[in-house]
Amino acid sequence: MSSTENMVFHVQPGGALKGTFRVPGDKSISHRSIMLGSLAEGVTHITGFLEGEDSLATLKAFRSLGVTIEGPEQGRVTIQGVGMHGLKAPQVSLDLGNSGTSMRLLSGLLAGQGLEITLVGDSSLSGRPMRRVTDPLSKMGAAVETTESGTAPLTIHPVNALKAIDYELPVASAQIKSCLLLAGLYAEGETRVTEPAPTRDHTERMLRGFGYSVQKQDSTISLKGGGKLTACDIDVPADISSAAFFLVGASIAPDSDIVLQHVGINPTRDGVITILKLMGADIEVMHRREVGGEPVADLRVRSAKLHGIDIPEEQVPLAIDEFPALFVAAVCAEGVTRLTGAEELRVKESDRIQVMADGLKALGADVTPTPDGIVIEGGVPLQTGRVNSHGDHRIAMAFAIAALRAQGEILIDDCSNVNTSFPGFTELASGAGLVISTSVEN
Ligand code: SPQ
Repeated sequence: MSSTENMVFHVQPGGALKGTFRVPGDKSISHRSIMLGSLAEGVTHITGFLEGEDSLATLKAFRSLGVTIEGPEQGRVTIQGVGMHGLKAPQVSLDLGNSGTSMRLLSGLLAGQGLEITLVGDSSLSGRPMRRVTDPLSKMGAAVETTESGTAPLTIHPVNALKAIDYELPVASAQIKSCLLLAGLYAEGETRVTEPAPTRDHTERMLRGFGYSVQKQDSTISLKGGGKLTACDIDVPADISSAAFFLVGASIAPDSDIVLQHVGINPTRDGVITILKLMGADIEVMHRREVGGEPVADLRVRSAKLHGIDIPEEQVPLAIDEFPALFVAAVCAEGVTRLTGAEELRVKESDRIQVMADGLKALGADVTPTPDGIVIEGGVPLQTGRVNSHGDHRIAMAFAIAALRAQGEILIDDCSNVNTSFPGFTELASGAGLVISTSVEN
Protein backbone atom coordinates (compact mmCIF):
# COMPACT_ATOMS: atom_id res chain seq x y z
CA MET A 1 0.00 0.00 0.00
CA SER A 2 1.35 3.46 -0.84
CA SER A 3 1.32 6.27 1.72
CA THR A 4 -1.36 8.14 -0.25
CA GLU A 5 -3.80 5.22 -0.13
CA ASN A 6 -6.44 5.11 2.56
CA MET A 7 -7.07 1.79 4.33
CA VAL A 8 -10.69 1.86 5.52
CA PHE A 9 -12.23 -0.43 8.15
CA HIS A 10 -15.92 -1.24 7.66
CA VAL A 11 -17.41 -2.58 10.86
CA GLN A 12 -20.98 -3.88 11.10
CA PRO A 13 -22.99 -3.15 14.23
CA GLY A 14 -23.62 -5.60 17.06
CA GLY A 15 -22.39 -9.11 17.69
CA ALA A 16 -20.69 -10.84 20.60
CA LEU A 17 -17.06 -11.86 21.19
CA LYS A 18 -16.37 -15.54 21.89
CA GLY A 19 -13.39 -17.88 22.00
CA THR A 20 -9.92 -18.45 23.39
CA PHE A 21 -7.04 -16.71 21.63
CA ARG A 22 -3.67 -15.01 22.00
CA VAL A 23 -3.02 -11.46 20.77
CA PRO A 24 0.45 -10.63 19.34
CA GLY A 25 3.58 -10.06 21.42
CA ASP A 26 4.21 -7.08 23.66
CA LYS A 27 5.54 -4.14 21.66
CA SER A 28 7.52 -2.54 24.49
CA ILE A 29 9.22 -5.83 25.42
CA SER A 30 9.89 -6.72 21.76
CA HIS A 31 11.76 -3.42 21.18
CA ARG A 32 13.86 -3.87 24.29
CA SER A 33 14.68 -7.51 23.48
CA ILE A 34 16.31 -6.44 20.20
CA MET A 35 18.20 -3.56 21.83
CA LEU A 36 19.65 -5.52 24.75
CA GLY A 37 20.18 -8.72 22.73
CA SER A 38 22.24 -6.73 20.23
CA LEU A 39 24.47 -5.23 22.94
CA ALA A 40 24.89 -8.52 24.82
CA GLU A 41 27.77 -10.98 24.66
CA GLY A 42 26.51 -14.25 23.17
CA VAL A 43 23.40 -15.39 21.34
CA THR A 44 19.92 -14.27 22.45
CA HIS A 45 16.87 -16.31 21.42
CA ILE A 46 13.51 -14.53 21.44
CA THR A 47 10.09 -16.18 21.14
CA GLY A 48 6.72 -14.41 20.88
CA PHE A 49 8.38 -11.38 19.20
CA LEU A 50 5.87 -8.85 17.80
CA GLU A 51 6.14 -8.87 14.00
CA GLY A 52 4.60 -5.39 13.80
CA GLU A 53 6.06 -2.45 11.91
CA ASP A 54 7.29 -0.66 15.06
CA SER A 55 9.33 -3.51 16.53
CA LEU A 56 10.51 -4.46 13.01
CA ALA A 57 11.82 -0.88 12.65
CA THR A 58 13.97 -1.45 15.74
CA LEU A 59 15.14 -4.81 14.38
CA LYS A 60 16.11 -3.29 11.02
CA ALA A 61 17.90 -0.41 12.75
CA PHE A 62 20.17 -2.87 14.57
CA ARG A 63 20.86 -4.74 11.33
CA SER A 64 21.97 -1.39 9.88
CA LEU A 65 24.19 -0.99 12.95
CA GLY A 66 25.99 -4.21 11.99
CA VAL A 67 24.19 -6.79 14.14
CA THR A 68 23.34 -10.20 12.65
CA ILE A 69 19.71 -10.96 13.43
CA GLU A 70 17.85 -14.02 12.12
CA GLY A 71 14.07 -13.99 11.79
CA PRO A 72 11.49 -13.08 12.72
CA GLU A 73 9.82 -16.33 11.83
CA GLN A 74 6.61 -17.06 13.70
CA GLY A 75 7.81 -14.84 16.50
CA ARG A 76 11.28 -16.40 16.74
CA VAL A 77 14.32 -14.13 16.51
CA THR A 78 17.98 -15.00 17.08
CA ILE A 79 20.49 -12.23 17.76
CA GLN A 80 24.26 -12.62 17.56
CA GLY A 81 25.14 -10.03 20.21
CA VAL A 82 28.07 -7.73 19.37
CA GLY A 83 28.84 -6.63 22.94
CA MET A 84 28.59 -3.12 24.43
CA HIS A 85 31.06 -1.58 21.96
CA GLY A 86 30.47 -3.66 18.82
CA LEU A 87 27.94 -1.50 16.91
CA LYS A 88 29.11 -0.07 13.57
CA ALA A 89 28.24 3.29 11.97
CA PRO A 90 25.26 2.76 9.62
CA GLN A 91 25.57 3.69 5.93
CA VAL A 92 22.13 5.30 5.94
CA SER A 93 19.76 7.15 8.30
CA LEU A 94 17.86 4.82 10.59
CA ASP A 95 14.18 4.98 9.61
CA LEU A 96 12.06 4.35 12.69
CA GLY A 97 8.71 4.81 10.95
CA ASN A 98 5.89 5.54 13.39
CA SER A 99 7.71 4.33 16.51
CA GLY A 100 8.29 6.78 19.36
CA THR A 101 9.78 4.02 21.51
CA SER A 102 12.45 3.24 18.91
CA MET A 103 13.43 6.87 18.51
CA ARG A 104 13.52 7.83 22.18
CA LEU A 105 15.26 4.69 23.43
CA LEU A 106 17.76 4.62 20.57
CA SER A 107 18.71 8.26 21.09
CA GLY A 108 19.95 7.25 24.56
CA LEU A 109 21.43 3.89 23.61
CA LEU A 110 23.37 5.41 20.69
CA ALA A 111 24.43 8.70 22.33
CA GLY A 112 27.62 7.26 23.80
CA GLN A 113 28.72 4.98 20.93
CA GLY A 114 31.09 7.49 19.34
CA LEU A 115 29.21 7.17 16.03
CA GLU A 116 27.50 9.72 13.76
CA ILE A 117 23.91 8.51 13.29
CA THR A 118 20.69 10.13 12.05
CA LEU A 119 17.28 8.93 13.21
CA VAL A 120 14.24 9.70 11.05
CA GLY A 121 10.55 8.88 11.28
CA ASP A 122 7.22 9.25 9.48
CA SER A 123 5.16 12.45 9.60
CA SER A 124 3.47 11.55 12.91
CA LEU A 125 6.76 10.68 14.64
CA SER A 126 8.38 13.79 13.15
CA GLY A 127 5.79 15.91 14.98
CA ARG A 128 6.34 14.39 18.45
CA PRO A 129 8.41 16.14 21.15
CA MET A 130 12.03 14.96 21.38
CA ARG A 131 13.58 17.62 23.66
CA ARG A 132 12.27 15.60 26.58
CA VAL A 133 15.12 13.16 25.75
CA THR A 134 17.70 15.39 24.08
CA ASP A 135 17.77 17.94 26.96
CA PRO A 136 18.76 15.44 29.69
CA LEU A 137 21.08 13.65 27.23
CA SER A 138 22.93 16.92 26.65
CA LYS A 139 23.35 17.24 30.44
CA MET A 140 25.14 13.87 30.20
CA GLY A 141 27.50 15.35 27.62
CA ALA A 142 25.76 13.88 24.56
CA ALA A 143 25.36 15.82 21.32
CA VAL A 144 21.95 14.93 19.92
CA GLU A 145 20.52 17.55 17.58
CA THR A 146 16.83 18.08 16.85
CA THR A 147 15.06 20.39 14.40
CA GLU A 148 14.40 23.94 15.62
CA SER A 149 11.02 22.85 16.91
CA GLY A 150 12.56 20.05 18.97
CA THR A 151 11.47 17.20 16.71
CA ALA A 152 13.03 14.48 14.52
CA PRO A 153 15.18 14.01 12.50
CA LEU A 154 17.66 13.55 15.34
CA THR A 155 21.36 13.63 14.56
CA ILE A 156 23.65 11.96 17.05
CA HIS A 157 27.22 13.29 16.93
CA PRO A 158 30.15 11.38 18.44
CA VAL A 159 31.37 12.63 21.84
CA ASN A 160 34.35 11.52 23.89
CA ALA A 161 32.47 10.40 26.98
CA LEU A 162 29.13 10.58 28.76
CA LYS A 163 28.83 11.43 32.44
CA ALA A 164 26.12 10.16 34.77
CA ILE A 165 23.38 12.53 35.94
CA ASP A 166 20.79 12.57 38.66
CA TYR A 167 17.57 13.45 36.83
CA GLU A 168 14.01 14.08 37.94
CA LEU A 169 11.60 13.25 35.14
CA PRO A 170 9.32 16.22 34.40
CA VAL A 171 6.62 13.79 33.14
CA ALA A 172 5.83 10.17 33.97
CA SER A 173 7.42 8.58 30.89
CA ALA A 174 8.97 5.16 30.50
CA GLN A 175 10.57 6.30 27.25
CA ILE A 176 12.54 9.13 28.89
CA LYS A 177 13.48 6.89 31.84
CA SER A 178 14.62 4.10 29.51
CA CYS A 179 16.51 6.49 27.24
CA LEU A 180 18.55 7.78 30.18
CA LEU A 181 19.18 4.33 31.67
CA LEU A 182 20.42 3.07 28.28
CA ALA A 183 22.69 6.12 27.92
CA GLY A 184 23.78 5.47 31.52
CA LEU A 185 25.21 2.09 30.48
CA TYR A 186 27.91 4.13 28.69
CA ALA A 187 28.32 6.93 31.27
CA GLU A 188 31.00 7.42 33.88
CA GLY A 189 29.42 7.08 37.31
CA GLU A 190 25.93 6.27 38.51
CA THR A 191 22.93 7.47 36.49
CA ARG A 192 19.89 8.12 38.69
CA VAL A 193 16.37 8.73 37.37
CA THR A 194 13.46 9.70 39.63
CA GLU A 195 9.89 9.24 38.41
CA PRO A 196 6.91 11.39 39.44
CA ALA A 197 4.76 8.23 39.21
CA PRO A 198 5.51 4.58 38.36
CA THR A 199 5.80 3.85 34.62
CA ARG A 200 6.39 0.59 32.75
CA ASP A 201 9.56 -1.04 34.05
CA HIS A 202 10.41 -3.47 31.23
CA THR A 203 13.83 -1.90 30.66
CA GLU A 204 14.84 -2.38 34.29
CA ARG A 205 13.53 -5.95 34.41
CA MET A 206 15.20 -6.92 31.15
CA LEU A 207 18.53 -5.32 32.07
CA ARG A 208 18.52 -7.50 35.19
CA GLY A 209 17.62 -10.53 33.03
CA PHE A 210 20.77 -9.82 30.98
CA GLY A 211 22.77 -9.77 34.23
CA TYR A 212 23.09 -5.98 34.66
CA SER A 213 22.67 -4.59 38.16
CA VAL A 214 19.85 -2.01 38.40
CA GLN A 215 18.86 -0.52 41.76
CA LYS A 216 15.48 0.86 42.76
CA GLN A 217 14.87 2.88 45.88
CA ASP A 218 11.45 4.49 46.29
CA SER A 219 10.88 6.22 42.96
CA THR A 220 14.57 6.40 41.95
CA ILE A 221 16.11 3.91 39.55
CA SER A 222 19.88 3.82 39.20
CA LEU A 223 22.66 1.96 37.43
CA LYS A 224 26.42 2.32 37.02
CA GLY A 225 28.01 2.62 33.60
CA GLY A 226 30.70 0.35 32.25
CA GLY A 227 29.14 -3.07 32.84
CA LYS A 228 28.26 -5.78 30.34
CA LEU A 229 25.18 -7.69 29.23
CA THR A 230 25.09 -11.46 28.95
CA ALA A 231 22.80 -13.05 26.33
CA CYS A 232 19.67 -14.85 27.52
CA ASP A 233 16.39 -16.28 26.22
CA ILE A 234 13.31 -14.06 26.15
CA ASP A 235 9.68 -15.20 25.94
CA VAL A 236 7.63 -12.14 25.00
CA PRO A 237 4.10 -12.28 26.50
CA ALA A 238 1.00 -11.12 24.61
CA ASP A 239 0.60 -7.35 24.68
CA ILE A 240 -1.92 -6.10 27.27
CA SER A 241 -2.30 -2.96 25.13
CA SER A 242 -3.57 -5.14 22.25
CA ALA A 243 -5.60 -7.31 24.64
CA ALA A 244 -7.28 -4.09 25.84
CA PHE A 245 -9.50 -3.89 22.72
CA PHE A 246 -10.90 -7.32 23.54
CA LEU A 247 -11.15 -6.60 27.28
CA VAL A 248 -13.37 -3.65 26.39
CA GLY A 249 -15.11 -5.36 23.45
CA ALA A 250 -16.14 -8.42 25.47
CA SER A 251 -17.25 -6.22 28.38
CA ILE A 252 -19.56 -4.03 26.26
CA ALA A 253 -20.97 -6.63 23.81
CA PRO A 254 -23.84 -8.65 25.33
CA ASP A 255 -23.35 -12.47 25.57
CA SER A 256 -19.56 -12.24 25.16
CA ASP A 257 -17.22 -14.70 26.86
CA ILE A 258 -13.53 -14.85 25.88
CA VAL A 259 -10.20 -16.02 27.25
CA LEU A 260 -7.08 -14.05 26.28
CA GLN A 261 -4.03 -16.26 26.69
CA HIS A 262 -0.57 -15.51 28.05
CA VAL A 263 -1.12 -11.75 28.54
CA GLY A 264 1.60 -9.69 30.22
CA ILE A 265 0.13 -8.28 33.45
CA ASN A 266 3.15 -6.36 34.71
CA PRO A 267 1.80 -4.13 37.55
CA THR A 268 3.14 -1.06 35.72
CA ARG A 269 0.88 -1.93 32.74
CA ASP A 270 -2.30 -3.35 34.30
CA GLY A 271 -4.25 -0.09 34.76
CA VAL A 272 -6.75 -1.13 32.09
CA ILE A 273 -7.81 -4.14 34.19
CA THR A 274 -8.06 -2.02 37.35
CA ILE A 275 -10.07 0.72 35.63
CA LEU A 276 -12.45 -1.67 33.86
CA LYS A 277 -13.04 -3.55 37.13
CA LEU A 278 -13.82 -0.24 38.89
CA MET A 279 -16.40 0.29 36.11
CA GLY A 280 -17.98 -3.08 36.91
CA ALA A 281 -16.25 -5.32 34.33
CA ASP A 282 -16.16 -9.10 34.83
CA ILE A 283 -12.48 -9.95 34.32
CA GLU A 284 -10.97 -13.06 35.87
CA VAL A 285 -7.17 -13.23 36.09
CA MET A 286 -6.33 -16.95 35.76
CA HIS A 287 -3.15 -19.04 35.97
CA ARG A 288 -0.85 -16.26 37.11
CA ARG A 289 2.78 -17.16 36.38
CA GLU A 290 6.11 -15.49 35.73
CA VAL A 291 7.92 -15.77 32.39
CA GLY A 292 11.44 -14.37 32.09
CA GLY A 293 10.91 -11.84 34.87
CA GLU A 294 7.50 -10.64 33.60
CA PRO A 295 4.16 -11.62 35.20
CA VAL A 296 1.74 -13.30 32.78
CA ALA A 297 -1.84 -14.64 33.06
CA ASP A 298 -4.87 -15.77 31.06
CA LEU A 299 -7.73 -13.29 31.22
CA ARG A 300 -11.38 -14.43 31.08
CA VAL A 301 -13.78 -11.62 30.20
CA ARG A 302 -17.55 -11.79 30.16
CA SER A 303 -20.06 -9.06 29.29
CA ALA A 304 -21.01 -6.81 32.17
CA LYS A 305 -23.08 -3.75 32.92
CA LEU A 306 -20.51 -0.96 33.19
CA HIS A 307 -20.93 2.29 35.12
CA GLY A 308 -19.07 5.60 34.86
CA ILE A 309 -16.26 6.48 37.30
CA ASP A 310 -13.75 9.20 38.11
CA ILE A 311 -10.58 7.51 36.87
CA PRO A 312 -7.98 7.57 39.68
CA GLU A 313 -5.04 9.72 38.50
CA GLU A 314 -2.47 7.23 39.76
CA GLN A 315 -3.84 4.72 37.23
CA VAL A 316 -3.17 7.05 34.27
CA PRO A 317 0.49 6.10 33.54
CA LEU A 318 -0.41 2.43 34.14
CA ALA A 319 -3.05 2.53 31.38
CA ILE A 320 -1.67 5.32 29.20
CA ASP A 321 -2.06 3.51 25.85
CA GLU A 322 -5.44 2.00 26.68
CA PHE A 323 -7.49 5.23 26.90
CA PRO A 324 -8.86 5.14 23.35
CA ALA A 325 -10.41 1.75 24.18
CA LEU A 326 -11.42 2.88 27.68
CA PHE A 327 -13.26 5.90 26.24
CA VAL A 328 -15.40 3.45 24.25
CA ALA A 329 -16.12 1.53 27.48
CA ALA A 330 -17.13 4.82 29.13
CA VAL A 331 -19.50 5.69 26.27
CA CYS A 332 -21.23 2.31 26.80
CA ALA A 333 -21.37 2.70 30.61
CA GLU A 334 -24.23 4.20 32.63
CA GLY A 335 -23.34 7.61 34.07
CA VAL A 336 -20.41 9.97 33.81
CA THR A 337 -16.71 9.03 33.44
CA ARG A 338 -14.12 11.71 34.10
CA LEU A 339 -10.45 11.47 33.13
CA THR A 340 -7.93 14.01 34.46
CA GLY A 341 -4.13 14.17 34.59
CA ALA A 342 -3.73 12.64 31.14
CA GLU A 343 -2.28 15.54 29.09
CA GLU A 344 0.38 13.12 27.76
CA LEU A 345 -2.36 11.63 25.55
CA ARG A 346 -2.12 14.77 23.43
CA VAL A 347 1.44 13.94 22.24
CA LYS A 348 1.06 10.31 21.15
CA GLU A 349 0.78 9.11 17.53
CA SER A 350 -2.14 11.58 17.39
CA ASP A 351 -3.74 13.91 19.93
CA ARG A 352 -5.68 11.00 21.41
CA ILE A 353 -8.02 13.21 23.46
CA GLN A 354 -9.11 15.37 20.52
CA VAL A 355 -9.20 12.65 17.88
CA MET A 356 -11.28 10.32 20.08
CA ALA A 357 -13.59 13.17 21.11
CA ASP A 358 -14.14 14.19 17.45
CA GLY A 359 -14.90 10.62 16.37
CA LEU A 360 -17.14 9.77 19.31
CA LYS A 361 -19.10 13.00 18.77
CA ALA A 362 -19.50 12.16 15.09
CA LEU A 363 -21.09 8.89 16.24
CA GLY A 364 -23.50 10.75 18.52
CA ALA A 365 -21.79 10.33 21.90
CA ASP A 366 -21.85 13.04 24.56
CA VAL A 367 -18.17 13.79 25.26
CA THR A 368 -16.31 16.96 26.29
CA PRO A 369 -12.53 17.10 25.92
CA THR A 370 -10.57 19.04 28.57
CA PRO A 371 -6.90 20.13 28.48
CA ASP A 372 -5.81 17.06 30.48
CA GLY A 373 -8.59 14.56 29.89
CA ILE A 374 -12.22 14.12 28.94
CA VAL A 375 -15.72 13.97 30.40
CA ILE A 376 -17.93 11.25 28.94
CA GLU A 377 -21.67 11.05 29.59
CA GLY A 378 -22.31 7.34 29.08
CA GLY A 379 -25.41 5.54 27.93
CA VAL A 380 -26.10 7.54 24.74
CA PRO A 381 -26.35 4.95 21.91
CA LEU A 382 -23.72 5.19 19.15
CA GLN A 383 -25.05 5.88 15.66
CA THR A 384 -23.71 4.90 12.26
CA GLY A 385 -20.98 7.18 10.93
CA ARG A 386 -17.54 7.68 9.43
CA VAL A 387 -14.57 8.61 11.64
CA ASN A 388 -10.89 9.31 11.04
CA SER A 389 -8.16 7.55 13.04
CA HIS A 390 -5.54 10.07 11.85
CA GLY A 391 -3.15 7.19 11.24
CA ASP A 392 -3.19 6.22 14.92
CA HIS A 393 -3.36 2.44 15.36
CA ARG A 394 -5.00 2.58 18.79
CA ILE A 395 -7.72 5.00 17.64
CA ALA A 396 -8.54 2.78 14.64
CA MET A 397 -8.95 -0.33 16.80
CA ALA A 398 -10.92 1.53 19.49
CA PHE A 399 -13.52 2.65 16.93
CA ALA A 400 -13.64 -0.87 15.47
CA ILE A 401 -14.74 -2.36 18.80
CA ALA A 402 -17.18 0.53 19.35
CA ALA A 403 -19.26 -0.97 16.53
CA LEU A 404 -20.17 -3.86 18.85
CA ARG A 405 -22.58 -1.43 20.52
CA ALA A 406 -23.45 0.86 17.58
CA GLN A 407 -26.81 1.05 15.82
CA GLY A 408 -25.33 1.08 12.31
CA GLU A 409 -22.12 0.50 10.37
CA ILE A 410 -18.96 2.42 11.39
CA LEU A 411 -16.38 3.36 8.74
CA ILE A 412 -12.89 4.23 9.94
CA ASP A 413 -10.35 6.03 7.74
CA ASP A 414 -6.54 5.79 7.71
CA CYS A 415 -6.17 2.39 9.42
CA SER A 416 -2.97 0.98 7.86
CA ASN A 417 -0.93 1.81 10.97
CA VAL A 418 -2.80 -0.89 12.88
CA ASN A 419 0.08 -3.00 11.54
CA THR A 420 2.54 -1.05 13.73
CA SER A 421 1.34 -2.82 16.87
CA PHE A 422 -1.28 -5.42 15.92
CA PRO A 423 -0.66 -7.27 12.64
CA GLY A 424 -3.62 -9.56 11.93
CA PHE A 425 -6.08 -7.47 13.99
CA THR A 426 -8.95 -7.74 11.51
CA GLU A 427 -8.54 -11.53 11.12
CA LEU A 428 -8.32 -12.14 14.86
CA ALA A 429 -11.23 -9.80 15.63
CA SER A 430 -13.37 -11.45 12.89
CA GLY A 431 -12.60 -14.89 14.33
CA ALA A 432 -13.80 -13.63 17.72
CA GLY A 433 -17.08 -12.28 16.31
CA LEU A 434 -16.52 -8.70 15.12
CA VAL A 435 -17.95 -8.25 11.62
CA ILE A 436 -15.12 -6.25 10.04
CA SER A 437 -13.81 -5.90 6.48
CA THR A 438 -11.33 -3.56 4.82
CA SER A 439 -11.08 -1.59 1.59
CA VAL A 440 -8.35 0.57 0.08
CA GLU A 441 -9.25 3.96 -1.41
CA ASN A 442 -7.01 6.23 -3.43
O1 SPQ B 1 6.31 3.86 20.58
P1 SPQ B 1 5.19 4.83 20.66
O2 SPQ B 1 4.80 5.29 19.30
O3 SPQ B 1 5.44 5.99 21.58
O4 SPQ B 1 3.94 3.98 21.24
C1 SPQ B 1 2.97 4.16 22.28
C2 SPQ B 1 1.72 3.31 21.79
O5 SPQ B 1 0.56 3.70 21.99
O6 SPQ B 1 1.96 2.24 21.28
C3 SPQ B 1 2.58 5.60 22.57
F1 SPQ B 1 2.03 6.24 21.65
O7 SPQ B 1 3.38 3.52 23.51
C4 SPQ B 1 4.42 4.01 24.36
C5 SPQ B 1 3.80 4.43 25.69
O8 SPQ B 1 2.82 5.41 25.54
C6 SPQ B 1 5.40 2.88 24.58
C7 SPQ B 1 6.29 3.09 25.76
C8 SPQ B 1 7.50 2.24 25.92
O9 SPQ B 1 7.58 1.14 25.33
O10 SPQ B 1 8.39 2.65 26.71
C9 SPQ B 1 6.02 4.03 26.74
C10 SPQ B 1 4.87 4.95 26.67
O11 SPQ B 1 5.31 6.23 26.24
P2 SPQ B 1 5.78 7.37 27.27
O12 SPQ B 1 5.98 8.58 26.40
O13 SPQ B 1 4.63 7.53 28.23
O14 SPQ B 1 7.01 6.94 27.91
